Order: sequence, then C-alpha cells, then structure tokens
Amino acid sequence: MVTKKVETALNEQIALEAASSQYYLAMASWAETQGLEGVASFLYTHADEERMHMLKLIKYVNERGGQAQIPALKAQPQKFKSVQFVFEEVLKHEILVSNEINALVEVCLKEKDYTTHNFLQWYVSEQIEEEALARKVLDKLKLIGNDASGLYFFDRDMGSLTGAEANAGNEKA
Ligand code: OFO
Repeated sequence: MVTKKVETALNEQIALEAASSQYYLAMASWAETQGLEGVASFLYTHADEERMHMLKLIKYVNERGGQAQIPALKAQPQKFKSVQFVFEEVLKHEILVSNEINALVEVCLKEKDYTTHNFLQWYVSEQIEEEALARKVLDKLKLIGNDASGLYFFDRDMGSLTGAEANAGNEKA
C-alpha cells in the first residue's frame, strides 16, 4: 500500500511523463514537416517511450492500492527554431525529469516505502541513459554547425539510431 504522500508524488510523475510524451510528439511532428524523417522517427519513438513510462507508473499506483490520476493534455508548440534547439530542449527536459525522479526517490525514503524505492530504480537508470543520449546527439549537432549536407547525414543517422534505441527499449521493457 502506498502512503498518500507517495501516491501524490507518483501522480505528479505520471503527469510529467505524459507531458514529456506530448512535448516530444510535437517535436516529432514538426521535424516531419521539415523533411527530417530520421529525426522525426527518433522523436516519435521517444514520445512512445515516455508514454510507456507513464503507463508503468499508472499500473504501479493502482496495483499498490492507490488511484492513478490521468492528466489533461496541454497544447504544445507547433514550431521549433531549429534541430539544435529541439535537442537542447530534450536535454533540458530530461535533466528536469531526472531531478524529479530523484525528488520522488527522496519522498520514498522519508516515507520508508522501500518497495516503491526499488520500483523507481528502473527510472533512475533510464534517466542516466536518456540524458547521455541527448548529450551525444547535441555533440553531433555541434560538429555539423550550419553545414546542410552534415544535417542530411545527421538525419539519416538518427533514423538508424531509432531502430537501435527501439530494440534496446524492447529488451528492457
Ligand atoms: Fe521518462 O524518461 Fe525521459 O523523460
């Protein structure tokens, strides 16, 4: 059974995972309209993964005697300045999520909820990977600068990264 404090904190995390999924979906849709199929594919997969993170939390809260709250959807931006800006936002957002996961872990320790603490370790590891991936992508973009042919190859690489990421995600889930 989860305590009220843990339930509330988990529900906040459900809302954040849902918001992450929507944000990445908006980025994916924008990238698709820019002819960046690889980037779009990567971000669509990322949006799906965030939805899976949300679902995992919903099921956990309900299984542990709490009540998961399904959040409202907020309108998302329709345009982004550049691919670089998109991935800067991804990294910023992932750092925010990591901080929130850490705060959630802290709540569990204070409440002596070691079961939820254990459950959350998957999210702790996931955040390490997601932050590292966002940094890797940003490093590539910095190398390219304003080179159009560089962006073409970057987009192609992002398409293949999607496949590898999706497979890794399937193995983990
Ligand atoms: Fe849910 O893993 Fe990123 O945000």
